[in-house]
Amino acid sequence: MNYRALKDGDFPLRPSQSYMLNLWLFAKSLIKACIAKGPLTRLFYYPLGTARNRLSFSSRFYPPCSIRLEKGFILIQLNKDQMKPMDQILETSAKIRSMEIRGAGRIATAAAASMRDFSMTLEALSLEDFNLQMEKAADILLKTRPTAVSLSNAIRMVMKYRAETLASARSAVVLNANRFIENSEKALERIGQIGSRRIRDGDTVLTHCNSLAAISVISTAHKSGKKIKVIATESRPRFQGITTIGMLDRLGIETELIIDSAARSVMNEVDLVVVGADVIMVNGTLVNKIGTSQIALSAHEARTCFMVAAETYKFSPRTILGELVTIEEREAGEVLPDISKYSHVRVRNPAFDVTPHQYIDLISTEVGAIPPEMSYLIIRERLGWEMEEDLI
Ligand code: RUB
Repeated sequence: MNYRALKDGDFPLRPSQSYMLNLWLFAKSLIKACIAKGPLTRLFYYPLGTARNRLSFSSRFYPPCSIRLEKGFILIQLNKDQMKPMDQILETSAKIRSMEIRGAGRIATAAAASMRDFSMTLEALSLEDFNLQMEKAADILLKTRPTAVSLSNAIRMVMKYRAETLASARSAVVLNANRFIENSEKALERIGQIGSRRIRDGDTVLTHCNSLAAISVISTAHKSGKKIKVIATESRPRFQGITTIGMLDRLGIETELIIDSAARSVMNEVDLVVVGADVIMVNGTLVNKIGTSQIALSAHEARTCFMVAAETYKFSPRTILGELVTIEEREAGEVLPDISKYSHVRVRNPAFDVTPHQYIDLISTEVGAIPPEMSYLIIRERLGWEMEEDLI
């Protein structure tokens, strides 16, 4: 047998092995998705005449669940009562990683709620033990998705407590988390009120991906009686645009769906683009769903207003210290489910891209509509950033 060293891009398995691996990965992600979905899930139809068969077993893995075959279905039951406090953190992490919980704002509030619930159920032996376990939980959540700064800002705000006793530490965490969640709800409302003032009666608004902040701007304009039309992009490969059109449809807003690459074709009909943010850097540069920068570029070329709707916790304090933003690179299978038939193809799947501040007209935040160049002030004044914290 001949061997050669693996090169970049080589898949170290024969095609038949790679089919098996893909099948296994698919089955694993299906099971994970079902477990994450709820307490009892019908997995798929099991056709082999098992109608009266019953088979059940309990998994010894995370999360604790039992699996049984019943009346032609594979049923997976999550055993919530057997879950330990840390399992709940792992469950939230799994949901964020699989994108069942997605969107920077929703990730942040889910993480804050999870930290709060963890602190309440945690059986700590001492204050030191409590602090240690809280940090461990924070670490797990932080590793779920690398780009959204909302996650680290939320966790930093929840973890900002100084306490003398275990009980006061616990209540400080609960207070911080609840305050964060409540403030982020209020921020969304305020962003809608501020941003919607830029939308005129009869305007056509283009939006990309699925952003609660951008939708707040659109829905506030609609609720105030302005007759608007929305053009929403599909947002491949995860099709968050379909979630957007569903939300807009339920609000009774006239909406057109386009494929991502049609953005320039419709741009001359658009009066304003509004998108959300995963990160805003110190100089006002935006990191958002892949495709945002192409839309900003074509809006700039067509002289169309480009607005970002973002809570102040989407600004990144660490960029003051010169840190760059990590762009999440997701699985190839999201773009091309079966790559095994190609020998020389590699799929690249960056989830976010970078829009320079020169293409952004304004950022609608809960503290006002600001030019992107004012981001430094937001970070220093709103996020209470102490440089020393991270220079050590
Ligand atoms: C979502 C995305 C959204 C921002 C803002 O990406 O890019 O535009 O997160 O959303 P993904 P929101 O689907 O990969 O998480 O305004 O809801 O925070």
